[in-house]
Amino acid sequence: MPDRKRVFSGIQPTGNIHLGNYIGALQNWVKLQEHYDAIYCVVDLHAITVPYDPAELAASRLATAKALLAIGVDPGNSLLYYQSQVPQHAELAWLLGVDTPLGALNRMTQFKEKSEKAGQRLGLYAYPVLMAADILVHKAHLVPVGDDQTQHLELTRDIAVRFNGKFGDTFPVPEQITPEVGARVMSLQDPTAKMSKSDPDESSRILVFDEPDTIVKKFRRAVTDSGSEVAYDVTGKPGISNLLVILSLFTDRSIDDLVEEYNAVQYGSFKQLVADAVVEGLTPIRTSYKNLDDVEVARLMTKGALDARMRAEAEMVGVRRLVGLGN
Ligand code: AQP
Repeated sequence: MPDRKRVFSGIQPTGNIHLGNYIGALQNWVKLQEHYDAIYCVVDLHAITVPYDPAELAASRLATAKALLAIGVDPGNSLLYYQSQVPQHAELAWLLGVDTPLGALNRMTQFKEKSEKAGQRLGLYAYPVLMAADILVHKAHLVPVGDDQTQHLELTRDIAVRFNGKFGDTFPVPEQITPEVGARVMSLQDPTAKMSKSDPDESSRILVFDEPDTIVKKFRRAVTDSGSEVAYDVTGKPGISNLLVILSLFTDRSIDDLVEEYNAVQYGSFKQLVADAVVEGLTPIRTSYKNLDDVEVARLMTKGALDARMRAEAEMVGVRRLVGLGN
């Protein structure tokens, strides 16, 4: 649909999807596909920038694709595929990377954090350039992501502006879409750190496919704050504030409204309330996941890649010509 604005976003198949991914990004993916030309991608080339096991990656790619479908990504209404099956992503990353200043990459905090664990590797360093290519290869206008991706998005915008300045207006300068509430869901064990797939403490995150009793146990163990009042104060009460954000998202009620109702409720009962709302909200997703057929999902992903290759190639013909590498 060339007259509709284009949305692009990706998720790494690096583990099970957690509430941070779901609230920060994936809920928006589902909403946006109704109104925009939506393109969503399992970004498997990003997943191999840290040490990994090939068999686990293969399983995780399929599991991630299934999770996206279960959450509500609709291939009838959006384009869904594996990044590695559309080689134009990697090609454009090279064309953009040759001109990306090292100073800009040196500033990326995610590179600093991840390279502390995985070592300084070219893949991690070049990760933001590949992310820029993912977005720009589809000339996307809007990018729904959590706020941990803000710095990468800014770099993408700089890269687009630099390319346009050098070769002529080619790429829209994309805008980030983050939810007003829940752009950074925090760890249940350390509410000053973001909920993350790579945290070694499994009770720090709720997985979208956790069984109900596991969800209840994890919320019960969630770190709360001193005092006894249920109040929204990110600095003074980071644990309770994080639980309020989660409850707000799962009940579709404002934080003010929830605070008013639950202000005097004991922390233990409040955690149970949050757990119940999350279990109820995630149950239909878990059920749809179980009903998905692996062979059918693989077929859908192959079809998605075919369509995405055609669309990306149509854009790359013009890009190659501009940089002097056309036919
Ligand atoms: N805690 C979070 N709150 C809100 N949004 C989040 N996202 C991730 N964590 C949170 C958003 O989820 C989308 C997909 O993330 P990803 O898997 O591609 O990348 P990630 O940031 O590496 O995920 P993790 O869980 O944070 O993994 P690690 O542990 O490797 O750092 C993105 O839009 C992201 O913003």
